[in-house]
Amino acid sequence: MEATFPIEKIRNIGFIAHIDAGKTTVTEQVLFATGRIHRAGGVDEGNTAMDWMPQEKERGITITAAATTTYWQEHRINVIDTPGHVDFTAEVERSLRVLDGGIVVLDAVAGVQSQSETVWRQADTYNVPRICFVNKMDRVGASFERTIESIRRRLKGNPVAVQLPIGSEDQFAGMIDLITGMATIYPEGRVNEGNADRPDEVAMPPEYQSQFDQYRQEMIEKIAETDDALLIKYLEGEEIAQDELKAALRRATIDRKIVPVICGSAMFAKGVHNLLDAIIDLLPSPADVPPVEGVNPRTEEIEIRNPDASEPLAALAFKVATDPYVGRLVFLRVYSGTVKAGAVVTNTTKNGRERMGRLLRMHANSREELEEVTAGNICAAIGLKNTFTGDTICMQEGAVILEPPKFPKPVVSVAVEPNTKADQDRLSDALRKLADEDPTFLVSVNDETGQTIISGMGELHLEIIIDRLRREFSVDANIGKPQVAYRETLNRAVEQEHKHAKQTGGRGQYGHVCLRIEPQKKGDGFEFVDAIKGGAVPREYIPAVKKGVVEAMSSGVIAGYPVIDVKVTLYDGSYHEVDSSEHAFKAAAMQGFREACLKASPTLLEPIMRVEVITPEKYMGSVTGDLNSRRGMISDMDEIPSGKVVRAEVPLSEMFGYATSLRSVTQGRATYSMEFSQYLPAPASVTEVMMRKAS
Ligand SMILES: Nc1nc2c(ncn2[C@@H]2O[C@H](COP(=O)(O)OP(=O)(O)OP(=O)(O)O)[C@@H](O)[C@H]2O)c(=O)[nH]1
Ligand SMILES: [Mg+2]
Repeated sequence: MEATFPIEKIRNIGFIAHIDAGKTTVTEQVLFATGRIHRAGGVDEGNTAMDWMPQEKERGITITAAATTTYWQEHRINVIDTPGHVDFTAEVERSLRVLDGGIVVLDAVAGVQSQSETVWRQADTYNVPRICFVNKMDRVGASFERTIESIRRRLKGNPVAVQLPIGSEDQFAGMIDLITGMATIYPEGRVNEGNADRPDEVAMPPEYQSQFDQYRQEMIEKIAETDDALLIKYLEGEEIAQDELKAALRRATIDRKIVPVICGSAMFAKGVHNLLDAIIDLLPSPADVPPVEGVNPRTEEIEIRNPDASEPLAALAFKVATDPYVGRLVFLRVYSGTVKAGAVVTNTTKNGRERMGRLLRMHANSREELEEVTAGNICAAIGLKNTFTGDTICMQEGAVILEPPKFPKPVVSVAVEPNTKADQDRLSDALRKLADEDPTFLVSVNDETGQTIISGMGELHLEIIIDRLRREFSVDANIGKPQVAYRETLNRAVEQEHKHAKQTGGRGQYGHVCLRIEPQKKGDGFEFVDAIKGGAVPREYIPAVKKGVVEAMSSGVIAGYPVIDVKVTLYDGSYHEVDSSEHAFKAAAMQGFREACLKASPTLLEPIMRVEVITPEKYMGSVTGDLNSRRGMISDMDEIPSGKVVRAEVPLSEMFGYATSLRSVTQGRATYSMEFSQYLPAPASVTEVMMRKAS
């Protein structure tokens, strides 16, 4: 069955969007409409199949990306429902890395919101073709047209309506297909259990004819622009057949020239069947996207792996989760070849061997045991002990390393102090397990105070982790106040020499390095250049020099924060036949780097957040005043039916407790979201405080 399931009939897709747009509700309806579940749960009742964690059910938000498989029109659809809250952005990042297509869910009232912009950018990074689903057409103030306009304006996408809604708000009844001209009209008072059938297609209501003609014309024009042969036909006034239009639309979507837009109301189970059709008709199969590239670890050459079950195996681990029943699960996307349960495989990233235990396909509320999984599929593996997110799994023959997903660095930290010795023991084990699942969660120990510090993407992220510590691992602990994760950087290029030479009886120590340290452009990260000529520093010691620099970078000279965006060139040095060692060169590099930092006008950087507030007009003054008092810079104001939108850039250190403050100045009528924007130099006053704290 596995080997024979045709790859062209697989779709690996994900729902991505701003928080609360309705991703989980849509996913639930998809499972219901395809017969995987017999009752569509509700996020508000806390009984959806996809949001299964207790914290998700209680808060009505998605925290961790959940994968599930369903079938529609003889196609297999692997679905990933991602969280919208920016603190869980890692879940979106890893999902987009392995998906072939995305569905951007938009709220028909709010249009494009801040997080929609972020996921859109992420999808661009991974070249993921997408369609937009304008959800919540039933809400007061819903507008299909305005939402499309906001896609054009804020996402700079090329949206093309391929449906026309029939009515809106409480009159929203269905949609007209702009290619076929047929309408889907849902009966009133649709419920979420029992009947998941799609209503029969009917002729469109005659009063929509002129609007239909206009929309259809626009659609054809946009499609024709992406296809020379069609364009000629169009310009010559020839009729273009429906099949031709469909094929061209599919090509243009997969090539990311067009973003088709459809609509619906997930809460009332409207538009889900058409969405499923669109997933199959418009989004690519694994065979429609370019083959994956990997680096051969021996030759360092780039090699291509085709989506073919008989090619060498190449699979990417994109998620690790602890399942209450089966234990540690490693989610894999198989790009090429076939992976078999029980096989001995190679983790190319870690350069180690592992035994693949059982293989599972995850369904909403059950799992299916598989003997093998072929190219193009997503599955979960049990038994891989040393495989982590981002690792590549191959067979020893034909091993390559695939590009891992990239994760942002945590910006907020808190200290955790266990109450008893027993809590202390449980704490380190629990934190290790949690960090294993989540690449944006870091654990460190403060050298001076011995305190355990946990860092994450935001207050909510850490709150959930602490909640899990208590519930899943029974750790009782005191939690400190949230702290900002500052960074340090350098502003001037300097050259620095350091000789580490010790003679203490017996064998001495000798390492001598000349380093050039230069600031890099923001975001360019760390670069180490070996410019040694004539073996002034022998080859075997160069990795130790790099190691020394990296270690010194983890604790900057201003207040001990990590140093970022620097280029370090090792251009000269010397060695001693007997006394030189890796240790001595590492020590020389560490010292040299620190001395260089002191001369290179070091700067403290603080994280700046992009904040978006939606408020009723009468509180605008209070909201902007409050943001200004937090060193906020207002960047943009906008108007949507539910109120005014204020966008600002505000230092994270000023944003703690913002939820409470916003509630009080707006009587609870405003909402906000925030995400990391950039690191900027901190003002002198902040730098001074941090220096005093550190010394
Ligand atoms: N009126 C209306 N409400 C909807 C619709 N779809 C979802 N909702 C509501 O919107 C809220 C958010 O829905 P979710 O499905 O949890 O949204 P989400 O995008 O998964 O949210 P996160 O996972 O937290 O990012 C819930 O209260 C839903 O009941 C819809 O079509 N119409
Ligand atoms: Mg959700």
